[in-house]
Amino acid sequence: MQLQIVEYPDKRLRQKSKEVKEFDENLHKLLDAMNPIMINTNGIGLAAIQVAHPIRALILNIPDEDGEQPPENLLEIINPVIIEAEGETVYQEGCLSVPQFYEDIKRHEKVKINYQDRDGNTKSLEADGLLAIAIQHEMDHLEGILFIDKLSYARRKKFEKEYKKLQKERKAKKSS
Ligand code: QAP
Ligand code: CO
Repeated sequence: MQLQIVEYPDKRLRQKSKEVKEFDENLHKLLDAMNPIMINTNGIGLAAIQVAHPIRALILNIPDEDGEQPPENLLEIINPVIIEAEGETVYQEGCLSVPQFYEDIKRHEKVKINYQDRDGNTKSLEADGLLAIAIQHEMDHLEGILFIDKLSYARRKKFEKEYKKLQKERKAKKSS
């Protein structure tokens, strides 16, 4: 399966992802193809909509103390629902769909979710730290929301300006 990361301002990132109802080979193939893309692009989280599949599926692999992301730490989360959230935390976020831009974003410090695994089994997970932040970031993608949507008006303006400039530079590089 050939997958490519969809980048802002592509409108496909604004779709609302559909519930997964069939936990079949198609789903497994998609999840299997998402993992190497995330790892090879230095990602820690990736939602299916970011590779042009608007379904409620996401993967996460939070680096350990040594910065490693062993395959056994991979989390595959289907149809997640936040059932508890508490506290507040700020973290400098980035996104594979918004390359080379990072900004402080406020999230809940802890979340508890219910979700399904790749075989449709119901699971529950309590998260804090970077995992809790990543879950909230990836779940926003399922609603068509990007972290840049959470910036103040002034910071969003600054982003649009910087991002346009960056895109021009990247285009120039590609054609040279
Ligand atoms: C979402 O983000 C996230 O700009 C996952 O050039 C972010 O994996 C969760 C990345 C922060 C929690 C905290 C971004 C890679 C990766 C870039 C990512 C880039 C290369 C972002
Ligand atoms: Co993202």
